[in-house]
Amino acid sequence: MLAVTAAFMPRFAFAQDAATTDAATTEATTSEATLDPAEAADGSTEEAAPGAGAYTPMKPTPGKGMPVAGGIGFQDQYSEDGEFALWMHDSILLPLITAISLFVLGLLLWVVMKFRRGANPTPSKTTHNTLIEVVWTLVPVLILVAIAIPSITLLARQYEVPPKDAVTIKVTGYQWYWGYTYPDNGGFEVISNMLTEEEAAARGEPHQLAVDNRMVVPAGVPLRIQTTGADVIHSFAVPSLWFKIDAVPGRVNERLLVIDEPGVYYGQCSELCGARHAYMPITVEALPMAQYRAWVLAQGGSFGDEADSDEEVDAAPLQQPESAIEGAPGAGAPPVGTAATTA
Ligand SMILES: [Cu+2]
Repeated sequence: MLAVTAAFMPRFAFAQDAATTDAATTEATTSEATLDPAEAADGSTEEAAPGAGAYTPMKPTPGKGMPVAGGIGFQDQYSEDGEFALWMHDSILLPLITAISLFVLGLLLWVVMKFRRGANPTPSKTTHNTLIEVVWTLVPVLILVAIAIPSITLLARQYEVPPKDAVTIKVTGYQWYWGYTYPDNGGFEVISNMLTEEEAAARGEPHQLAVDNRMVVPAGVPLRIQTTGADVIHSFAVPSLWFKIDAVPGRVNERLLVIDEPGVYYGQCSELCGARHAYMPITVEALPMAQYRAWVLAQGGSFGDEADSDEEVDAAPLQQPESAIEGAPGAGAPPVGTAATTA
């Protein structure tokens, strides 16, 4: 195992170096930047300093959008589907499972005590009891129906089609990092690599969940998340948003996501995808719309298609994964907008 890890270290180390340089540049430029969406929106900022936006990575809230030490339940949920699912688990499934388990345990103990040879030397020869048979058939059926109603409701909610005006973000799984493409905002791609333990600690973020470049999205609006794989099957999963969808080479999966409130939400690749499967975490940063717009402009993106967006978003544009093209930016390469600043 050590040998395998060591074999991949040079490439990984390079990726982190590039990320560090990138982060340093961003910090230097953001010190004089302001969070004025109006200024960012008029385009002048974009001309003056591409990549020098009003964006500084949001500090995560401890315990929010991340696992907690000693936790045995679900993470707190920050999407409506997640809240519904958590309610179903906590208020329906868990009580039912507990009651059934205790009931069966009680029956077992009762039988063991009452019908043991010492207490019951001549056993009954009864083989049928119509009432009991009807009860033990009907009650489980009713329990299953009671579970099926919220369960199918949840399933249907998870398949809800994103509305026309949803913001599209295309998630590409690579061996072993994520790429986030923004087709509605000029099609730029953000390449996201895991931070080292020291870098994560310096930023006050959890190790093995923190990344250099986050998937930044607007909060409170519908997002059309499309996933695909550039090489093998990955799975894009963020537990606190109740979101998991496979990223399969050669096809695009799509799901609606609405994040309740701004925040930083961590996830991980959840499909065994190779040697560094455990080291391709996901960080979703949900921002208020104005700050999201400023971030997009800072990345070199645009909102130019707003006027005719009704026609444009009927079908989200499909793109080839950029890193699948020879000579295109790969692991650790800075996003397009920031590259201009670094150069
Ligand atoms: Cu993966």
